[in-house]
Amino acid sequence: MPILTLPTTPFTDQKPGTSGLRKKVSVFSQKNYLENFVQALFDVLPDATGLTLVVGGDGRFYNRVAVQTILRMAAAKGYARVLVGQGGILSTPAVSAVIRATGASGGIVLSASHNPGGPDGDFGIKYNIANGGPAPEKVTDAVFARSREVRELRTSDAADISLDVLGSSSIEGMEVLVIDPVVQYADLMRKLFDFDAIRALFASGFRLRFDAMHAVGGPYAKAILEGELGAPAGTVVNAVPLEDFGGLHPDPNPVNAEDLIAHLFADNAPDMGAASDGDADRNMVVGRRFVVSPSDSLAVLAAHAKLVPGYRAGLAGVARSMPTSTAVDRVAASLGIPCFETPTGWKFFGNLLDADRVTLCGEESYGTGSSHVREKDGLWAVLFWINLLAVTGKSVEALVRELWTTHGRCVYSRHDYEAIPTDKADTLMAGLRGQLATLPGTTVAGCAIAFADDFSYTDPVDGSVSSKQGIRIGLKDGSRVVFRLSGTGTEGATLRVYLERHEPDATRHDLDAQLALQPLVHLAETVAQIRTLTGMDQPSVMT
Ligand code: VG1
Ligand code: CO
Repeated sequence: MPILTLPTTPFTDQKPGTSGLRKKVSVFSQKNYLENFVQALFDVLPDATGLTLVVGGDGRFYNRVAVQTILRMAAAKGYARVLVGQGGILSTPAVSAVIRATGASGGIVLSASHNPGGPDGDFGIKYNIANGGPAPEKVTDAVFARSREVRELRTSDAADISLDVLGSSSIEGMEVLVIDPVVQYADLMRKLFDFDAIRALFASGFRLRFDAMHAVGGPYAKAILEGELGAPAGTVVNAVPLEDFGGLHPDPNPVNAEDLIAHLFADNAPDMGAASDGDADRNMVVGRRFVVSPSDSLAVLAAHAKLVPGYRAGLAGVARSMPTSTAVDRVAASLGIPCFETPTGWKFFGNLLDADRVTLCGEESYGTGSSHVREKDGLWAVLFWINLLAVTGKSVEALVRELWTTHGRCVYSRHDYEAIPTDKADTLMAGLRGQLATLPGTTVAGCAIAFADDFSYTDPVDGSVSSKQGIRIGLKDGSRVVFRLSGTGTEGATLRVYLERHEPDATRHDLDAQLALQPLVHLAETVAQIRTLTGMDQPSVMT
């Protein structure tokens, strides 16, 4: 079984987005496409002698093929050992947990997260560094640059390894250890949460519906909620990961998880609903007839963190992505802890977590996490909520309403315009950038504008600067509209418009969010000319 050096021609489009390289399966399955990216990565990484790599994915179509390819190339790179999840499966937070628990030098996550899967769907690949988190921009930029120069692939011609049986085998002297994907992750959850209190809650008749959306969260939720915490069988639904997620969109928001919402709004609804996405790093939490916005969820967890064993000592600080609502800022201010505002994407939280500047972090896109790993973590967030319900005896709705009563409600919505021709989206963003200097101090569509800028972030730990991270328009009353283009889509461009308005008046907390945000929608339309430029009368998705 020799190691081979094979000629290749570089691809020019392997630029990682918000969360790694994501493309259609048809793109990834071109000859040498995946190989090229992996070679570019390995060329950028230092010598692998003696090092361990973790490999796993969300089980979507092409996952197994990709794992075998990576194993052969990792052997040629000279890794001592690769840990791979059984069946090629590891959720994104589990990859992070395994890297950290085993001292691995990094890991490769195979996922396109919440994007649809199957032969006509999407595939993705992302590298995580030794802290367990997504590689920072300096690494991803270097890999992209290298991908445009790669002329040789180094691989082994060894046969496929069996991924279904736990245990050890080898390729070219590199050990391949197939591990149970849940064990390390479950160990970590046991250390953070009060499993006895949660067990008692389920024993008292508490009812949860956890929708794993036919994705990788299923095995984790089943093992922990049903297997260990005594939730009745059937609590976790759609628990078996399917290569095409049952033809559905494994994105836990009220639009894509409509079946879960229907159950929580039905007569005899369970006490709590929850869902996770393709790679199980996102979460949605729903109360009985009550949908929780992700920004509020982060704020609630921050406010009550000391009630949970893993956070008993309090939080060093919190962080949120720029478009996420300011609910958590208000909680942080009342707790007297710092709150950081980062660009969109989990990679920006890594340095803050490593430096112990923050303990909890989150994004408006149904992502919440903490210092326990360096990824957002869907099931972790759900367990955090259940732990809070168990020790407070309150409902999901009551905890959110308390937040609103104390801090006011940050009325929030995100409007997505999908599959816009890229040139039109660029024109729209350029048009906005052109107005930044003149907007402040003016009144547009009845909105008094206080400031307008293109968000730029200087990492407080390493000083690196990330610019052009989204257009912010702030109003004198504290409301905001944010515009940015998605970095995870695979078809044309997606414009995201984020709308936020603070409502201190408790008698108005039940206002419909879309109605309450109408003035900001008009402002967005006036300054960005969305309808004219995109030809779309309304957003594709509103969450
Ligand atoms: C989206 C979200 C962002 C999230 C990213 C990855 O990115 O907005 O908050 O970090 O997806 O999530 P974008 O660039 O499309 O807005 V996941 O669950 O794909 O790892
Ligand atoms: Co995800």
